[in-house]
Amino acid sequence: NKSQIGVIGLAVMGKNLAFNMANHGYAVAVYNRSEEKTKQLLAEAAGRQLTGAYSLQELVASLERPRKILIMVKAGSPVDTTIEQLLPYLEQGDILIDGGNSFYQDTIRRHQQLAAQGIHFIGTGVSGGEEGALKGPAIMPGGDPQAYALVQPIFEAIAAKVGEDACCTYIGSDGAGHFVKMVHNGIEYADMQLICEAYILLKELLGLKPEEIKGIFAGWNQGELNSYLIEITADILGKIDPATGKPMVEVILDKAGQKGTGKWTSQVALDLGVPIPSITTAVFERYLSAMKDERVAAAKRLTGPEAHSVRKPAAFAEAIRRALYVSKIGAYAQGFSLMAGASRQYGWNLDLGSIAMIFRGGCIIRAQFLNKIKKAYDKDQGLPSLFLDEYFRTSIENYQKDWREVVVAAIQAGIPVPAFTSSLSYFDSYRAAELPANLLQAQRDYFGAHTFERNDKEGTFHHNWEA
Ligand code: NBP
Repeated sequence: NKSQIGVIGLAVMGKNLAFNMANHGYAVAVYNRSEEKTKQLLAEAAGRQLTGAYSLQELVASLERPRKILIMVKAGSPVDTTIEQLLPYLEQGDILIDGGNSFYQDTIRRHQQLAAQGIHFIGTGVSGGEEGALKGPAIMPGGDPQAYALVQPIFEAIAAKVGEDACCTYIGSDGAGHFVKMVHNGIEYADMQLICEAYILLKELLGLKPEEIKGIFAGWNQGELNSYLIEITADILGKIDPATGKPMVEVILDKAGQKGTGKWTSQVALDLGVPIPSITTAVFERYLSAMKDERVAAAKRLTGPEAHSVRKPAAFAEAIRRALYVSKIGAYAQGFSLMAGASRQYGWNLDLGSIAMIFRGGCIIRAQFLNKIKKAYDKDQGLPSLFLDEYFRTSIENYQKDWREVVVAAIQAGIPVPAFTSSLSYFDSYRAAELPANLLQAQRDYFGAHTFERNDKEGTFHHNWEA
């Protein structure tokens, strides 16, 4: 009996996806470079249709045709190595699926190389971490639609569900799926940074303790901010360190790590010329946080304003909630405009409403709010910015007074809120009919004869600034 799908790479993600598929009744063959992981998985397989293979040749031979093979190895060169080692055993029409966090340009390259050899390639984003992989991830597949049709039933079976809907939709050709997963992670960076800024404002401006902030976040989770990240933040803030009896959050060193997907999102945005300041700021804040020793030394020498003079009453928490909500709208507006920009650049024809729906389940950024994004794109597929949708426009109209007050209060108190500020500046720049770029163009023309356009005549002009 042949297996219906193979999985290569049995670290946390591959193992859990294999179990997820087997739990849905699929016969799965599994392979890992080092044998222990395969043996370990089989030892836990109890009654499921999981078959171990101890060479790639054996794996390929154990699969029904056309073969479907999910590669879940570390992103980067291990994916290329695995593909190279597999190729001698594959036949025309077989389907390779890369479910790791591969860079989308690698996916475009692999897609082209494999297409030339008659092998289909599906690059798919898989979101939701270890638990999502087992219980239902969000899946963002890109590649040949005909090949995708053959794996679609498996993907939809194992994906997270919101009501009846599977959080899995074909995204677009070649690298589209990995691109969307990358932007998902970029948005996640901004979302997390914004929540951290709300936390530090509640702590510093209102003088609240973690236990009190927990209650506030738990309350926020009942309203329009309802989301996985707000929910876990409330949970985190209630945890106590067994060793010291202190709140867990207060014994954790303030140095952020990262695996690079936020950085990629920012680099790509720079390449495509799409502004995503809140996301990029969130990446930079992680770098700044990592400069712990330098910050500690600087804190001894550099002074800010007298913080106590701007202590706010408890009611100010509602203003912070509103500022967080509209800052979040700004970050999502940026992420979605990046996807729109890439869609134009690569001809992916991305359906941004469906993408918002996939993010709704399984993903780290899952949130009620994504329904509003879906509705916005349902009403207008070509919406230039989420800001222009009626719901988001009205939310900002209602909350922007608080947004500005919160940012001003933070600045006066010397509390860094770079993502709140970036979102607000982005909003103010986006809605400005006039920006000072007229002066900038004059400067460029002055020192470099770079020319400029005029607002009263067609054409390109150079002025003799020395005259
Ligand atoms: P890792 O990213 O930690 O990779 C470990 C796996 O890659 C092991 O199976 C390892 O085999 C295999 N591998 C390596 Br390393 N080099 C190899 C090579 N040259 N040839 C063959 N196999 C090789 O695993 P993971 O955390 O399960 O993630 C898998 C993918 O999913 C990654 O792209 C990751 O970014 C992505 N992802 C992870 C998460 C998450 O929450 N962890 C979430 C979403 C996406 P070995 O056992 O022989 O060393």
